[in-house]
Amino acid sequence: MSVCLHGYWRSSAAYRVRIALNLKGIEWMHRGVSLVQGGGEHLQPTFAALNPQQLVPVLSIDGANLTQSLAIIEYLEETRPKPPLIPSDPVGRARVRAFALAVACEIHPINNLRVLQHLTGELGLSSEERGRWYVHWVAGGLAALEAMLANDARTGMFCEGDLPTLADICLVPQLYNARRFNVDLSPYPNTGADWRLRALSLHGGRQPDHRCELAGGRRMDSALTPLSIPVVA
Ligand SMILES: N[C@@H](CCC(=O)N[C@@H](CS)C(=O)NCC(=O)O)C(=O)O
Repeated sequence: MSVCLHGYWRSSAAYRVRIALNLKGIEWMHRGVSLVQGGGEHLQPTFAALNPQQLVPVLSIDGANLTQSLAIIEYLEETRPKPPLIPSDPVGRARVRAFALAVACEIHPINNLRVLQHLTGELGLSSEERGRWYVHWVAGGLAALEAMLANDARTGMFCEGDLPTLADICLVPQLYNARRFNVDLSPYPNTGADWRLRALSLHGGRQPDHRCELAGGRRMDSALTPLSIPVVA
């Protein structure tokens, strides 16, 4: 049975799942759900039927439609344990999960598209003020991540030791997002290390709809396209 990721190329939550699928060597297909086209395909009833939260990603796998990127990655870990993305020792597991949650629960939700849209829409902020909101919360979040990495001997080549884990899977898309909004990453040498980004961007940095959207053209057809390693520009 095929595995299908319903995602959007700029979605950092979908990006987490792309990295996990690729690190685990799972062949998957892509179905683009544009968050901008026509006011957002994720707000259409067809997508709401798939995910009542109207957020990407959704992973269709093993006859189920799974939502919430961290729950999806935990599912992959339980059903396809190799290679492990969460370490085996309890302290390592807790540390990796804490790091992932620091990104997914503390940084990402208050800078999500619908929050930013609400700021400039109903609350009437200018785009400059919206930018300040974004940088304020991301910079504070990254400072905390930096301290978590810098002050812990368990930090290695990656956030936990020398292999990529769920922590890196959450960090890399958050850095992509921060760069996109011009956050200065120089105060965070451990967190923003380019080698980590390079290593993982080979595994899910882009999905097929990105090229068309960047060109302002029609999004790539959502016909299912088998993927192994998505193209990285
Ligand atoms: N906690 C969710 C977050 C999902 C999420 O917020 N997805 C964003 C894209 S990164 C989205 O669909 N945003 C649509 C919106 O804000 O309207 C997860 O980890 O899957």
